[in-house]
Amino acid sequence: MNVSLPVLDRVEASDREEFREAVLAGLARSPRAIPPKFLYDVRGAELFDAICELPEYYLTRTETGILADCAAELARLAGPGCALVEFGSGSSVKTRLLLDAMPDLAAYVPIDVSRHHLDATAAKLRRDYPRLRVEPVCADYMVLESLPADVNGAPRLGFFPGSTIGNLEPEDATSFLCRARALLGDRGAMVLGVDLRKDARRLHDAYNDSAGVTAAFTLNLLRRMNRELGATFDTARFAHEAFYNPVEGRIEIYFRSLAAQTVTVAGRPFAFAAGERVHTEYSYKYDDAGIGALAKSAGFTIDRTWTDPEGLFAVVYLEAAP
Ligand code: AVI
Repeated sequence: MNVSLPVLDRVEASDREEFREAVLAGLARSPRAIPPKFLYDVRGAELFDAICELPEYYLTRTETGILADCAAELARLAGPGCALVEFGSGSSVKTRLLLDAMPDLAAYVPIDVSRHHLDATAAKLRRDYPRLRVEPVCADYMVLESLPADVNGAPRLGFFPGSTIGNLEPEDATSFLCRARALLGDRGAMVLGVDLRKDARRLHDAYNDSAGVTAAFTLNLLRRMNRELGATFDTARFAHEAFYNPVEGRIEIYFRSLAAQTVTVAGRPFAFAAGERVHTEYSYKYDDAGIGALAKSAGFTIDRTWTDPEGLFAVVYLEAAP
């Protein structure tokens, strides 16, 4: 029987199939790993918003402070009439700092995989910035190849805040920036938010908060597998684990099995040894040399870098190299 599903149900069904395939492949490989994008179901996104408010998680408020201070200069560097292109726009909260400083933008192009987020955000921005042309693109920015035709002609300013670049492994960070460089064109520029290397204790605490919100964020992935894939994870028998690896310059995040146990996922049994862990995220931290090398590898030069007084976080203005 050929049953045709409504569009939203079809999207949900294909998302679920992608999740199922990624989880089954990730649990079958050694060492086990599940890609970080699956942490962000509706509950995961709420928990991440709560992480951003935590006293230990300095990233969001520090970057917001830097952007508030440098927005006018960013606007001057970008010049009038450019199109602002945000990669992974979510709720576009930090973007408002740029929109306020750039009243003469040709357009704002938020790119996000979540149609729900895009529509809600576009509606709010159109209400709050009635003169702004908002051109949402529902896509995975890691594979996007073109922008809406009606922003052709305007110089393009990319925006990738939040240290999301840190969640990409170095080769993926380079290929993302190369793709962004191609999308933004020869007159393009990019504003990048990067978390900096620092005291290991400070980093450790940011990913092991005392209220346990980051642990809930990691373990929500198990709940999602139970709900969407009929898995049998008992979240009391797994724990969140996050630590700083100074050699690689990254936070590593896992869920760890507290006992020898077998869990069924989508009908398949997976045996876990006591102490065995499943990788869920890396969060790379950069220094000046690392940012410079990354920019260069993707065809950008660094024009300006702003940091906070403690040197925790950097906002970098990259220009397309000639
Ligand atoms: C989204 N990203 C930048 C966060 C980070 O800091 O790497 C994700 C995160 N995971 C746990 N806490 C925060």
